Amino acid sequence: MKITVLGCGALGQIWLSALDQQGHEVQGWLRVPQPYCSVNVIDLNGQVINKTYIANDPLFLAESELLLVTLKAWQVSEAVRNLQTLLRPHCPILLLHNGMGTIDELKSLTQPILQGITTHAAKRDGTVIIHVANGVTHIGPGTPESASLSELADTLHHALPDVAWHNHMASTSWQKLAVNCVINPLTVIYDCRNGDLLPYRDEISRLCDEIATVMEREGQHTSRDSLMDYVFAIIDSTAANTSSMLQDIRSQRRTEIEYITGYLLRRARAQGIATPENSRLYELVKRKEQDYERERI
Ligand code: KPL
Repeated sequence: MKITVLGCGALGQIWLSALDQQGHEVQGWLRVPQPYCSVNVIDLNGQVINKTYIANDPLFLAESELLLVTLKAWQVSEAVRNLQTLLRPHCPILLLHNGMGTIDELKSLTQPILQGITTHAAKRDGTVIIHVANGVTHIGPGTPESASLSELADTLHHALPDVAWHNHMASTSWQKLAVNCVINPLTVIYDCRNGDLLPYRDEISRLCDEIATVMEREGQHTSRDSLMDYVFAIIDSTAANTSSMLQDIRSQRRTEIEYITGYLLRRARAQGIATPENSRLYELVKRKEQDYERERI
């Protein structure tokens, strides 16, 4: 398959090299155009992968059979919209990021959109990307036109297992959103690794209570206790991780808070539900972000 990977950060580089090794024709696409992009990955077996791929070739993009978007949530809609007219009208676009809300921003696109969520973990060490933990990538239709594209899951699974197809992504997306609403802002506030959140059980319980209320109103069958179990299972399995939001804050980058807690708060407001605990975390993360954004002006 001919595949363009939009975004050549940690996840983008892992997918570029995995798809290439599987025999697919790949190119990278950088928001600041460059003719080549470098991949510098240490894979799960400790093998160093150092390769250069073509990048930002409009002809390759026009012939692509998949646009895999690995950008941060807040970068997605503008970047995808800029490429929309260069893509084939039926080229599937797979969005792979934390948070929710980007599909709503891309409703006017003619191309079928797929939603994806991944639990692969990667971290940057200088110029090297270390693929630290294997995971599962869940994909499914984001728009009705993409409901028939389940074979894409097999193609991607052969390159970077596991990939699972879901006919309905809402449940998986909300579960992941719940985890990110709890773990990501709390690790920023306490400046700690995921595993160090264990002592904050009461705070996590109040957050899960609010999230479960919003999810129930959005048609998701859940409860505070089942969300708590799930969140603590993820805290345990990712104990040594530095959450993506804390990594962003430490590197003074914009976080995905608008698409994580921000999305939850927008849905809560639409449903008339009060979410004081989640609102407090949202404000605290926004303040931290604004502090360094203000310094830059
Ligand atoms: O998705 C994550 C993130 O850091 O963004 C979790 C699940 C919290 C793992 O670190």
